[in-house]
Amino acid sequence: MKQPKFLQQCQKRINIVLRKLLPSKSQEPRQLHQAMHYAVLNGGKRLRSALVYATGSALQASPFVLDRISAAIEMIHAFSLIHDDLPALDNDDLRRGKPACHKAYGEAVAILAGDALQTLAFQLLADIPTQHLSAPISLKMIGLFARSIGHAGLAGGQTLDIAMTNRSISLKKLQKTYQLKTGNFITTGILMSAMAAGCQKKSILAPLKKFGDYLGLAFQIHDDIIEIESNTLTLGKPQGSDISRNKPTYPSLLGLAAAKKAELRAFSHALSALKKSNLESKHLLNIAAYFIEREF
Ligand code: GRG
Repeated sequence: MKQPKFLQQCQKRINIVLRKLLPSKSQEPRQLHQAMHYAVLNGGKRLRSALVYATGSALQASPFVLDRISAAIEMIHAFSLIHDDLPALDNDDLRRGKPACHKAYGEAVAILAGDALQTLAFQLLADIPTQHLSAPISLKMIGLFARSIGHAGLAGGQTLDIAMTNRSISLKKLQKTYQLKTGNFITTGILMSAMAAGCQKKSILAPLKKFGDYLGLAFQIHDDIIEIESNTLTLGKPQGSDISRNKPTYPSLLGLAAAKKAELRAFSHALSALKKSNLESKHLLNIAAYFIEREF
């Protein structure tokens, strides 16, 4: 499926924003700054940013604040991918069709680049001037962001992911792992964006959370499926690596056909939740559809 126009516009915008917000590559320590640029600007699809922009524009949030949220989200995402590829974790040499950050810069610099991206993400949010975002909302937003990265989010999900390797686990446990390592962070971008628009209504925030969680689940199941059906060149990362590592996935637990049904079910729950939020914008619907139709 061709990428939606809105996604392409978001990619252009966030790449410009990221280039501006990252420390200059010519500034010392150059190796660290170059590794940060490499990991962030090496061709991600920017799906999480697109959700931030689509949600925020539906609620008329400040574009300045949306840029900051998107940049912070992409920096943490890049950080998680750097660490995910390290020999101690998934030990993957290829990311986005290029050598993984630790292959290009060595493990030590890659770890430090990830650490520096994490703190820069928080700094960018904390530095949003109060004329753009009130201090109480800013604090709430940063709290939500922090929770989605640590033990109850990415780091926790990745720990469960490692623990399930070579083990047979229940579908419920797999779903919990996917929620922590993938869904939660996708939802966080959407909710931060709504908060930036001053939205405090539970009647919008609760269904938006459901939308993000189900979309995240559909996204991760889709990832499992294309890992089987696609090839390394298209994926930009090794095809079949979960299978070769003996990691449980939706297709390995349910079979491919049932995994596809589960993906569609999660997607349909996501759309129902979006409808309840009354934020069914064309952009949000197009981006959501691309989550489960993407080829890589
Ligand atoms: C504490 C942040 C932190 C990291 C340590 C390694 C780790 C814990 C978490 C990794 C979680 C992880 C890699 C989840 C996988 C999510 C996923 C399918 C990523 C690929 O997302 P895409 O397809 O990637 O949006 P692009 O390359 O397009 O940005």
